[in-house]
Parts: sequence; C-alpha cells; structure tokens
Amino acid sequence: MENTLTLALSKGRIFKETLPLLKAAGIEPLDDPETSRKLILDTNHADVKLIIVRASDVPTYVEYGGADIGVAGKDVLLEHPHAELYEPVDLKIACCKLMTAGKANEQQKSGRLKVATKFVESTRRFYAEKGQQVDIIKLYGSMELAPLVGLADRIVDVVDTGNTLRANGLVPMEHIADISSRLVVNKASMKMKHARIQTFIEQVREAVRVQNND
Ligand code: PRT
Ligand code: MG
Repeated sequence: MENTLTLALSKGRIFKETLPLLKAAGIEPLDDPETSRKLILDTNHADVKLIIVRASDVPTYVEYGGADIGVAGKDVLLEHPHAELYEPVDLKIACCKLMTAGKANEQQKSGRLKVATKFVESTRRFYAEKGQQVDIIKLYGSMELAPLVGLADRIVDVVDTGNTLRANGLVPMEHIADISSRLVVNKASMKMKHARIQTFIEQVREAVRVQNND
C-alpha cells in the first residue's frame, strides 16, 4: 500500500466523467468497468489502481484508507457530515440539484408532511432550518414511486433533466443544494504520500479549469 495510489470510483456517470480528468493527470485504466467484472482495475501505471465501489460507499472507503483518493457526489458527502476527509477539488462533473418534489396537484399540502428519501441527513437539515416538522422515511431508491402509492407526500432526490419526475407526474418544488462531484482524499495518505497526491491534485485542478474554460 505504501507505494501505490488507490482511487475509488463508482461505475456509470462518475466513472465516465472522471476519465478525461484522470487522463489529464496521465492515468488511463486498462479495463472498462462497464464490461469487466473486476473490482480492481489496473492502469497504465503499475502502482496506480482504481477500485469500483457503490457511489454511496466512496466516502467510507476513502475515510478508512481502503482508497487514498475518491470521487463522490456532494449529495453523498452531505450524508457523511462527520467524515474525516479532505475535499480539495470541485470536479464540476455529474452536476444536478438536490430538490424536494411532489405531486403537481399537492403543492399546498397542509399538516405534517411525510418525506421519502435516501438523503436523510440533508432532508433533516433542510426542514429543520425551515422550522418545519416532518416525518422522514428512508428509502434506498426509486423515490419517485413513494408519492404515487401514498407512502409519502414529498420526496427529496437529485434532479438533472427532471424527466424522471415528469414521467411520474411529479414536479420539482424546493431547491436544497447544487450538486457536483468532488475529489476526496484520505487524511493519512495526504501526509504519507504528500508530493504524489499534491501533484495529482494540481493536474486534476488544471484539467477542471481547462474543461470549464476558466
Ligand atoms: O446507482 P446506485 O444506487 O449505485 O447509486 P447512485 O444512483 O447514487 O449512483 P449514480 O452513479 O447513479 O450517481 C452518482 C452521482 O451522480 C450521484 O451521487 C449524483 O451526485 C450524480 N448525479 C448527477 C445523479 C444525477 N445527476 C441523476 N440524475 N445521480 C442520480 N441521478 C438520478 C436521479 O435521481 C433520477 O432518478 O437519475 C435519474 C434521472 O434524472 P433526471 O432528472 O435527468 O430524469
Ligand atoms: Mg443510480
């Protein structure tokens, strides 16, 4: 572990959108996680590995040293408010918004709301700051279903195009946070592998600047 660099990524949009940034830092995976079943991917550097984990597990792997570095959505990081991590770069990828949503004809709902979400921590904080008492129902996915079957009055989910909400007769209501993916770094790795990780961070930062023309 001493001389290797391990990066934790999730499959799908984060992997796809992180690839060009890794390439700018000279790192190219030798396998494609969409077709390979391997969970540890070799790269063009013998001492750099990519591990493929669930998006919501990235902070855990990085905090406890299963990986030196990771890429995680801010929505996921907000669910780990006490994680001991550095968050040095906003990668400005996988952008979306964390929002409340509900049935179009139930915008003015009275009484105590039931809110279904996998983002319990952000939801709790959002309604607490508004001084509104709600019952939060923890789900692990397909939140859009909850209002349709009467499980909840509202959902809190990440929204990109809004197509998923629309397709289910829901409308976005309140904006909670703008979300993008962040580079996160294990605190001990940052000390032990400082020069190497600092170089990597600078290369990625520059690639983000170029990608966003700023
Ligand atoms: O899939 P899994 O359960 O393993 O985890 P995940 O869904 O959290 O992972 P993944 O790979 O889908 O998302 C990784 C990260 O991408 C999230 O943590 C967000 O930071 C970011 N991101 C950006 C999104 C979206 N856009 C997004 N649209 N994550 C999820 N979605 C969902 C959204 O909830 C909706 O159900 O995609 C669906 C389509 O969105 P619309 O609005 O374009 O229809
Ligand atoms: Mg998903």
